[in-house]
Amino acid sequence: MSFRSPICVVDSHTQGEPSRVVVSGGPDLGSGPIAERLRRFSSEFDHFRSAIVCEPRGSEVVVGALLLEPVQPDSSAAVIFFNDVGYLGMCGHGTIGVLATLAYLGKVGVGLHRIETPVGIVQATLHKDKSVTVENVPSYRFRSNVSVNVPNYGVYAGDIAWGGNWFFLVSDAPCDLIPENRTTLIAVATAIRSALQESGITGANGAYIDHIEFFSPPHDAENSSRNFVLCPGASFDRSPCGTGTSAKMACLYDDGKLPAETSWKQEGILGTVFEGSIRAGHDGEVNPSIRGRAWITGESKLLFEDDDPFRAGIKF
Ligand code: PYC
Repeated sequence: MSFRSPICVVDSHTQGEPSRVVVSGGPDLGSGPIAERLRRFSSEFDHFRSAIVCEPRGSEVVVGALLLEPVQPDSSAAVIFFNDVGYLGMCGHGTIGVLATLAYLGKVGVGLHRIETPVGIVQATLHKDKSVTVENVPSYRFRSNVSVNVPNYGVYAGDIAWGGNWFFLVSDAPCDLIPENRTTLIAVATAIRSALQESGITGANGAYIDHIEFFSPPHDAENSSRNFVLCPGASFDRSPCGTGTSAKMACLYDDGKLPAETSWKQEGILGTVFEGSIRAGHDGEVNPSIRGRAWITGESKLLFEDDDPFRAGIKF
């Protein structure tokens, strides 16, 4: 297990949720399609993932983003997102963090940029006020009103939707969506995720549903809804979750509750907001966009001494 030390990273948070963008020192994954480079990253270089985002250099809440040379000449970057337990298809807050990082490094300016991800190309517009609009991958509801019996917690019903990751979206939250209730929210959402898996309830083509999302009315009447999102592993999204907001808007559109080109203000558990909307796509899909802001919090070199027992991170 070797590291090309140092690994240079820029840290940011998108409305509370941290991203760590690897700008140099990452593994050489070749120049093939991004999905192929992701396979190589996970099979040959998974120790880089855990070294970058797990303790002691990171924490379970950090989402990593490995910047890569894009395949298409008109893309600004390619990126693979990951966290303490594995890899993400897309990441809305992370894409906003990537654009803020590229702007901080002087690599992009105000305007539209194409970013390649393992699940498709997204467009991200950096605005003059430093906010970013992400035009996410096409999103859709796969199944509606699916019930699952959750041991110790009873029956929960929800929708299964794709927003760049797989989500189970539950409108009847087990308690108020406030930070003080995070332990209960994590416990119930984790139990729902396990129950879905044990019951064989999946996304399309048997995909594991790794994000669980609860909703409630917003706390601020200016907004449309409030959410709590359990991410893969045991961490929850501090932001309103870009892919989760995309999945939510796809369900609302399917229900006839969100017309195209209409603002949807998704409030997260900290009260921060992503402003979203959708354009109608093909075959029931929608093209969602979300707008938010990231702030740069640090720029550092991660160092790995040969005899450090935790140079590949701590795995709990
Ligand atoms: O913003 O899409 C998102 C996201 C996924 C996991 C954490 N944030």
